[in-house]
Amino acid sequence: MEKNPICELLGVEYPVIQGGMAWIADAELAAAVSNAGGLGLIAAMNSNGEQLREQIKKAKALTDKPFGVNLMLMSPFIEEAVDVVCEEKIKVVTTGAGNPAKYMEKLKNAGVTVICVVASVPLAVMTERMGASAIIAEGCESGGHVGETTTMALVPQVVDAVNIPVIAAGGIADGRGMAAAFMLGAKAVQMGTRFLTARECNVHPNYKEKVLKAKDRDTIVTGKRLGHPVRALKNRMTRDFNEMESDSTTPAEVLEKMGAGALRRAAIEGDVKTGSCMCGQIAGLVNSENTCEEIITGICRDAFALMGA
Ligand code: TUI
Repeated sequence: MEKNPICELLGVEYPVIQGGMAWIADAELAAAVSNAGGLGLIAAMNSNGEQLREQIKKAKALTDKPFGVNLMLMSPFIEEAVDVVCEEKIKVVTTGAGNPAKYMEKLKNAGVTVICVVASVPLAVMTERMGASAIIAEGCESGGHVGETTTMALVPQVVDAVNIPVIAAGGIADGRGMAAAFMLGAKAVQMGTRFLTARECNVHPNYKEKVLKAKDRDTIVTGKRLGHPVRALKNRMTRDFNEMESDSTTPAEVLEKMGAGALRRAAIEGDVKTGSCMCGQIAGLVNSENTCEEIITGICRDAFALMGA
């Protein structure tokens, strides 16, 4: 089989990347994904510099394989996270939820391979010019912070617009989705929701169960008015938020306050009623808890069989 450019770039066996899920993607999940031959990522979103360093050290102890860090650009700890990534000689980072321009030079000078998550063609082109080694084109089927374009429409347009490899994300959870992504020109896939239900994922069991039980129409996007729309499973939180958001007299600060801490409440405390259970639209396809190894080898086996490789 032809060599895969993402496997070559990252030094991994399978072209499968785990999403950098805030409050969820810890050292244990990242190491499990990397040990299974994919690229595991630690989410830096919720950690200050020292907490992130601790997670990195933990992952280093759990795997000899390459793993990375996801830098969520709206994080209050973004500056510290960039410094820690450089100091700890992390090989690869993914950036998301913003424009990484400010941090590109520092990361590149430290020898970090930077892969940018984008939701539009212009940002894909811009990040290629800034020195990104690959692009993750994330469609709005995905969970968490979302753009406006679907994976089906976004991936081929990004593929045509850049000369670096493109990784597809959003709405992919099985071999069919992976094969479809490759047909659109992607060279790898990133999955969040699928790994959220992995046996090695430490998300609160209530959250995991809610994802496992979810059907196709159980997610909703809220927060458009705040400028950072988020897809999550429907619950009391999204219902109340929606009501307040559609009332134009509700000040933005009240909405911001409602959103703050909601993901932590669901992911760590297990409050899946008033917390935010960020999740992709593919949840209806994710019905069983599997090990990372089962997930990765299964999806690649099925996808490559469909592609006749
Ligand atoms: O970042 C994500 N997904 C996320 S981050 C997150 S944590 C969070 N917590 C509380 C509230 C909100 C978020 C949960 N899920 N995915 C990558 C992604 N990036 N999706 C879309 C984008 C994106 C969107 C607009 C990237 C850049 C952009 O515009 C950049 C600009 O300024 O031009």
